[in-house]
Amino acid sequence: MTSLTAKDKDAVRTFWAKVSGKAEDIGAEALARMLAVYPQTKTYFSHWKDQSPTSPSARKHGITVMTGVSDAVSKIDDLKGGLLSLSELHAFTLRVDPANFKILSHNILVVMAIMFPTDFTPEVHVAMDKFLAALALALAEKYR
Ligand code: HNI
Repeated sequence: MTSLTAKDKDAVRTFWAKVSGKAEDIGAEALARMLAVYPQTKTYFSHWKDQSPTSPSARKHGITVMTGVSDAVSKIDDLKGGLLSLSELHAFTLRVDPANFKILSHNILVVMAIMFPTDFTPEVHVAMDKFLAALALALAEKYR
């Protein structure tokens, strides 16, 4: 994986500062798309009363995930160290197949592009793509 340059990190921080006010909507929409477009991801949420992508549970979980993304932006210089306990939770307790991190990252990117077409320049696109890939890798750290 190509690592984040100082310029990428700046682009991530600047873009995040602009869009984080909408983090809840980004998270809810990304979660909804993940469940709708990649229904295999639904297996982890069988405890929800309502399984539909637009359920209150899905929205709430989308918001939770974005809290994690926001936290990761603040730990961008040490994602592996900073996300160790979240990785442990996903690996040992939740047993989420790490392939799903890539799927969710993709959906977050799609939603950001739709919601912020002007700010989502090719430079921001590359930086966010790298950041989400590094986040996914950090979350998978405890799997081996
Ligand atoms: Ni994830 C719980 C962050 C990807 C399934 N997840 C969390 C929590 C955070 C979080 C934060 C709450 C932790 C706590 O309670 O202490 N998850 C993230 C982040 C990503 C991610 C930042 C990637 C960008 N999680 C995924 C994926 C799946 C997933 C791809 C499955 C498809 N996560 C879960 C489940 C829980 C969870 C399941 C527990 C939810 C619950 O209902 O208890």
